Amino acid sequence: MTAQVIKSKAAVAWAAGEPLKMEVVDVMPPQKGEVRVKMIATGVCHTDAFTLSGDDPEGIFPAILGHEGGGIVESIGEGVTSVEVGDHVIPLYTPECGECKFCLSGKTNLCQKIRETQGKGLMPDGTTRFSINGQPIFHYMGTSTFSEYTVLPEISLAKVRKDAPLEEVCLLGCGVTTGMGAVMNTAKVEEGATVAIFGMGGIGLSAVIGATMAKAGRIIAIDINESKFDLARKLGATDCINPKDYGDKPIQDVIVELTDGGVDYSFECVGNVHLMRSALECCHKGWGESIVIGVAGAGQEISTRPFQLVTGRVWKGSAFGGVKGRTELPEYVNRYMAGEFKLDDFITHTMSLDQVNEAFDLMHEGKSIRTVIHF
Ligand code: NAD
Ligand code: AHE
Ligand code: ZN
Ligand code: ZN
Repeated sequence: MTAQVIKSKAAVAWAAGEPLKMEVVDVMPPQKGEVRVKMIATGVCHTDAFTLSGDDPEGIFPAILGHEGGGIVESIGEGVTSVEVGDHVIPLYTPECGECKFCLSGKTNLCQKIRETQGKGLMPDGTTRFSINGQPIFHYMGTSTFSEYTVLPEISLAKVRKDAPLEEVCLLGCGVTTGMGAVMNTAKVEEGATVAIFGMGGIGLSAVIGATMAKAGRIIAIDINESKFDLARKLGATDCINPKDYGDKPIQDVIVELTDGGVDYSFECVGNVHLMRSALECCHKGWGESIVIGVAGAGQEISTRPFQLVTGRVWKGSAFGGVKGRTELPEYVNRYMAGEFKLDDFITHTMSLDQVNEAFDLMHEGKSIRTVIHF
C-alpha cells in the first residue's frame, strides 16, 4: 500500500528563545531514498537547547528539533533497501553514505553527502516533509525526533537489534556515543593514562564511562555543579574538582599541579571557549591532547598562546565521538546489551512530548542528566 500523509504530534520551535509549542503537523510519505519513522523515545541534548537559544549559526525556524531518538520504521520510499517496515532504528545526524570522499577516506566519520541540505533544514532534494496548514516546517540535524513521526534519508539510520530497549538506547543517538567515542576513537586513551573531563552532563559523564572502560589511571571530573559528582564517582571518576573552590586560580594551573605537569588527555564537554583553553593548557607538555566536544555559539572563538602547541600539546575536535553510525553504532548497542556499560543512570527524568519545555528547564537548572521523552 502506498504511504499517505500522516498527522503527527510534534513540538515545534517557531522562533529562537521561545518555548516549543505542541502542534499537529502533516508528515509527508517518504520520498526516494527516504524512510518514515515512528518515534518511540528521544533524549533531550544540550545542543537542542543551544539551537533553540538562537546561538546556533545554522539555527532555522520554524523547525522540529530533537536528534537523540529511537524508533521503528513505519514506511519506506522508493529504492530503500537497507531497512524495512518494523525495523528498529536510531536516527543519525552524522549519516554514513559509504561512498563520499569523507566516508572513503578512512579518516573521519563526517559523511558530507547531505550535509549542505541538512544544515538548511531540508531533505536532500531541497524540500521539507513537515508542514502545518501548508506552511513548511524545517527539519533539524536531519533527524527531528521531537515528532511522533519523522522522515529521514536512508543513510541517516542505524538499524539496531529489536531486543534493545529504544527508551534507553536512544541515548546512543547522541550523548553517550559522543562521550564514549571521543575517548575511545578520537583520543584513543590508553590504559593508565591521566584524563581530565570538563563538564559532567550527559556528554562528560559518558566520557567518564569511556575513560573507565579504557582503564585510565586517573579520571579528573570538573564541574561547577557539585550535584553531578556522585554519579561521576560512581562511573569511575577518581577526583572531582569544582573550579569555584580555587578562587581566581586558573583551573589549568590547579590540574597541572595535581598531575605532575598535566594530563595525557582532556575533554571539553561544556561549550565554553574559556574552558576549552583551560582544557588545552592543563595538558602535559610534549604530548597532552585536548579534545573539544562542546559546541560554542556564533561568533565565539578559541585562543591560546601558540607556544602551547609548539611545545607538543595537541588540540582536536570530535563530532558524534568519531563514530560511523550505520556500521559502528549497532556494536555500541551490542556492548550495552552485553552489560559493558549502563544507561539508566543517565535517565534522571522521563516524560511525554507535551512536557518537553520542562525538560529544557531541568537541563538549564542543572537538575537533569538526560530527560527521555516517551511517545
Ligand atoms: P549538559 O547541560 O547536560 O551538561 C553541561 C555540564 O557542564 C553541566 O553539568 C554544567 O554544570 C557544566 N558546566 C557549565 N559551565 C561550566 C564551567 N564553567 N565549568 C565546568 N563545568 C561547567 O550538556 P550536554 O548535553 O552534556 O552537552 C555538553 C556540550 O556538548 C554542549 O555544548 C553540547 O552542545 C555539546 N555536544 C557536542 C556533541 C559533539 O558531537 N561534538 C554531541 C553532543 C553534545
Ligand atoms: N550548527 C553548529 C554546529 C553544531 C555542531 O557542532 N554539532 C555537532 C553535533 S552536536 C550534537 O549534539 C556536529 O556533529 N558537528 C559536525 C557537523 O557537521 O555539524 C554551528 O556552529 O554551525
Ligand atoms: Zn559519505
Ligand atoms: Zn546531541
